[in-house]
Amino acid sequence: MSETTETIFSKIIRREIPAEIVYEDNLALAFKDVHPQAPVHILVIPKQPIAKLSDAESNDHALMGHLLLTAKRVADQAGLTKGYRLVINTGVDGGQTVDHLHLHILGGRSLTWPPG
Ligand code: DGP
Repeated sequence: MSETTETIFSKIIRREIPAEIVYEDNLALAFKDVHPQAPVHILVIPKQPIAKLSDAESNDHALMGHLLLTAKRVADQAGLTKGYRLVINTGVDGGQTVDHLHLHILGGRSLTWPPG
């Protein structure tokens, strides 16, 4: 069993707080990040509240694949034809601040490497 958690993202899923939702299906939700770090900055989350990537288990493997393909779909929808970056901050050292697994889609400008 994956660890479950209640966060601000659970409230966004339940529409208890507003967010600019750009995609939704039965497993995933995508919405604009409130503190954008690039012209396009969208978060893709599972509706199932897995706290972080390191809590995902082998029986989550279809969901993990779905999230990745959802990110690709949302990036295409956002018109990121020149490329984009997916980021999954995980845990304290990874800089994760919301304990609900999320993929950042960053694009719309040339991104530098390495990240800080
Ligand atoms: P991370 O540092 O990887 O845990 O990223 C969390 C992101 O979530 C951060 O970029 C800001 C975003 N965020 C936090 N609270 C909210 C919120 O209430 N609404 C939206 N749209 N984004 C949020």
